[in-house]
Amino acid sequence: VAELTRILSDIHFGDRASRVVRLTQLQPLFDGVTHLVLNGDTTDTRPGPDPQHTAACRAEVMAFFPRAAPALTILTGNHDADLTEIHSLELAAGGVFVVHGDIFFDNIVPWSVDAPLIERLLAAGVRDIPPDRRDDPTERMRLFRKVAAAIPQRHQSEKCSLRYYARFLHDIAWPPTRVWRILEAWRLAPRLAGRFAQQHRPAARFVVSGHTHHPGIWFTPERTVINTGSYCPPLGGTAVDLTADQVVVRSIVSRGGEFRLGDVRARFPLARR
Ligand SMILES: [Mn+2]
Repeated sequence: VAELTRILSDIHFGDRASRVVRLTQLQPLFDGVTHLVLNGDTTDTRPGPDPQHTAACRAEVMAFFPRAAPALTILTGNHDADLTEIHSLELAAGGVFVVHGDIFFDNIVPWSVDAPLIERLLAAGVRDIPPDRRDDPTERMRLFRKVAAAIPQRHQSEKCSLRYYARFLHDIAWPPTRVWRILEAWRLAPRLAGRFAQQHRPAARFVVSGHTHHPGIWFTPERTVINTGSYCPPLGGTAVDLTADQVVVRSIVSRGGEFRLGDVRARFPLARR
């Protein structure tokens, strides 16, 4: 059997904004996959208004995905910071670096109302790290996960529809600078990803992340930065496939309630080392 690693992100199972209502909708995406990588925000494990819903989604994720492929790696995101203990992954002998992507930003979610609180918690957390280890990415990821897990859910799991849409609109439309901040994060993310890899994973020729829900492929002088988008409207997502000699980016389409692979967006040779 040929090895096929597939990277997906930001499924946000249990969030009302996600188009994934049942995990079985994702089943066609697992055909032929030997190693499935979920790159964060698979669900929301943070404290929320409906602890039973949160616990049920978490349990469903942990029961469903191990059966999806022979090998599975679940990486954490800022919404599911405590889902596993794995915060990043290197594939293809270090040539591909996989991380959710909030680590690229100094406040995890620069577009969120929670950004000032997150900045304070991160600043306090940094002071607890010995100065000589503050640049260590492992320390940084551990701190980011500790802070992310402490930020409560917002509108994501509100049960009452009317209240959900009211809170959703409030959370995305206020303050009025929100849209600008989202666009700014989209503009900066590839550059920040490139810079992070340059500093901490110089051997990585590809950086694969999600987080911003802005799918795309960007080229920096040293590497290719790929974002796999999300399962929440409006922009959709992509899958990144790794075989022995290629990196292939494919769009994900929804058809008849199921998610499937669509067009090949890009194909890159994976240099042998
Ligand atoms: Mn995220």
